Amino acid sequence: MEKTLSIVKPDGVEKNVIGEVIRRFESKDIKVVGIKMVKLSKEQAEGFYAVHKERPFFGSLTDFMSSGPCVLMVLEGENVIPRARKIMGATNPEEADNGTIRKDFASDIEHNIVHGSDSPESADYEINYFFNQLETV
Ligand code: IDP
Ligand code: MG
Repeated sequence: MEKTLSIVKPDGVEKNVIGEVIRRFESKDIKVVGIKMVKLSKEQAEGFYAVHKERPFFGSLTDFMSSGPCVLMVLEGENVIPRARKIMGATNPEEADNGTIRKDFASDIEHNIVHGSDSPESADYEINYFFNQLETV
């Protein structure tokens, strides 16, 4: 079974779609095996998104990610990394398929409601960044 790290970003929490995001994963047979709410510091957001530190949007992205509470989740399922990303939709909501989380709820390319790891290597890094062994089942 594969695992991935998903986040309901501060805009998703603000828009009251935590339950809706979880429902969309659960309805496709994806299990939540770890979950917690946190408000990230700017430094924690920078560490999480370190792969993007040279991008022009890094400062704004990490301000956004530390602007309010997030829901961090470890999801488990068969091929969950690509399947969760399909349910999320494209990074830019204008390019996201109908019926995806980002198409339905995201306001722009930065404020796009949800995160999902993009590879087994990043899933490993991201899960271990936020969760210790006692915090997943
Ligand atoms: P992903 O979340 O779909 O994997 P990434 O390219 O890994 O997309 O980018 C990480 C996050 O950075 C995005 O989810 C989005 O919040 C933000 N982001 C990506 N591209 C841009 C951009 O061009 N402008 C502003 N924010 C962006
Ligand atoms: Mg990414």
